[in-house]
Amino acid sequence: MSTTATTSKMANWSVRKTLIVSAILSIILGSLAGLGAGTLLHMAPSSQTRVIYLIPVELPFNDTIAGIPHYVFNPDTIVVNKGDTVLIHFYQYTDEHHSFTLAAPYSKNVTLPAATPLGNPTSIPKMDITFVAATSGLFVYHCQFHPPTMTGILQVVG
Ligand SMILES: [Cu+2]
Repeated sequence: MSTTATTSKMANWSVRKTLIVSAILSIILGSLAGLGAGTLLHMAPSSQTRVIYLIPVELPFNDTIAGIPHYVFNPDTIVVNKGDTVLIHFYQYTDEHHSFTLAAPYSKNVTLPAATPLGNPTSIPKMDITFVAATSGLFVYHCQFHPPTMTGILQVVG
């Protein structure tokens, strides 16, 4: 009787122990799987070329009366991943010249002439700007002729 009880107790203990070990193993394996999935989800995306059409926009108000330039950049926000190649097609159609001036470390500074003739231009000045977004962070770009309105932010994520 005593031997049977002991055997039964051991069998019960063994089952309980197996369940506990299984539970612990499940938790550990589940965590590892979760970590693996998390790592996959947070892997950096492969680099690609980001094509941007950047165009100064002349807003319909009198800049002399307002006391500020009536020019802005469209778009005023460019978001890319670190490692991407950025290709900016910079156009302009207004009767003034505009620059695309990007802060260090990218350090770009190009100027487009006024579109001519005024009013109904037959030429639309254009320039391509390209660089690799190797440094993450926020970088201001602006037109050096029309502060403070003609500005934007390049965000390099990663
Ligand atoms: Cu400008």
